[in-house]
Amino acid sequence: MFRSPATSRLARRAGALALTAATGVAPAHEDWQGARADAHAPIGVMGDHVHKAGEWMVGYRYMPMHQEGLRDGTDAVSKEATYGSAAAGGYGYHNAPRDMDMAMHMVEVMYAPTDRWTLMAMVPYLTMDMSAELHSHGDHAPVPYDMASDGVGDVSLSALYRLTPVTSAHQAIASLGLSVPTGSITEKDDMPHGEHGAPMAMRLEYPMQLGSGTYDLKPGLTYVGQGERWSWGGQGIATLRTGENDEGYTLGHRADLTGWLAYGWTPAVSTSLRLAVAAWGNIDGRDARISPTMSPAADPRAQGGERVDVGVGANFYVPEGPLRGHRLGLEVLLPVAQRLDGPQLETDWAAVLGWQYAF
Ligand SMILES: [Cu+2]
Repeated sequence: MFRSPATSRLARRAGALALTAATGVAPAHEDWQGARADAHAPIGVMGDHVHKAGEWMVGYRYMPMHQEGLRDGTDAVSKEATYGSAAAGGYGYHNAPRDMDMAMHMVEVMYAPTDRWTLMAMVPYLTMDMSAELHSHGDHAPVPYDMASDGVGDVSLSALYRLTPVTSAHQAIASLGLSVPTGSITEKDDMPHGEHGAPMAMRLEYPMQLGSGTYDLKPGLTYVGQGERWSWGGQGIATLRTGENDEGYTLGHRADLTGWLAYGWTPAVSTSLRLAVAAWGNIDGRDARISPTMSPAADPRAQGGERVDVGVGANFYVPEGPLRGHRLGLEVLLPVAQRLDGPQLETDWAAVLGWQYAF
């Protein structure tokens, strides 16, 4: 679309004015300042920024997460009720998950061929551990056991397009990501389902698999704004699964919506507060090798949910010296509300620690 400089300047003014009215924060300058800790969003936000023509960025993120205890809707559910018989008011599964630890290591590379376009690739490596309990038989006590899986997850390739002038203190970015099914969906581990509870290698439940098995599209829209000390932003991303994977199912679609506010104490240090809302659906179809009565984690109808997290974060940026341009970010995410199709493991906390360097 053609716009005369005067019109776009006017549009920018109008945008800044509307924002000032909405937030009460007056931008003290018009130009985007990239050499600030808060020029990047809190580290838990992906694809929040673009680069200038010819610029590269490399980064690494470590994202641990802990889930413990079961929930159906917003109510806590005990392990006993999960594997209790339907006649006794239970859910009638054979096993109940107890807790799960997941950690994602993610390497990212960004490159901007032009001021408008930035390309981004992210390669995740996952480690997952779940402990569960097999229901008691007669007077035998329940049998606790552990499962683990690790490996490369789904690689994602994205194109980000800057909708606003490079210099504007208000940046809007449209993005489209493609998640490629490089993560395994046929991971196995021993479970006590052999004769007399002997270990037997079986296909792991859905949350323990490393990928979706489908090509997923991730359209997104991001807005970030800068004032003199404050900065703020918002992002919406959808994850749309296409087709059915080789094992006969499709993970639920997902929507992520987040908004944040950051304060720069110095150009090198900023702190942030963020709200993140996520909603994801149940599984369509099922893997014939995963029995849905085995555990709620194996049940395609006990996978969906919604969660609201509050994120507290800090960004660090090195403005000068030999380490100039290096960034560090830390963010801790705590759920304040979650509603799960269950019984399903609830999230207790998640964290993101990341390093980024642009050159
Ligand atoms: Cu970057």
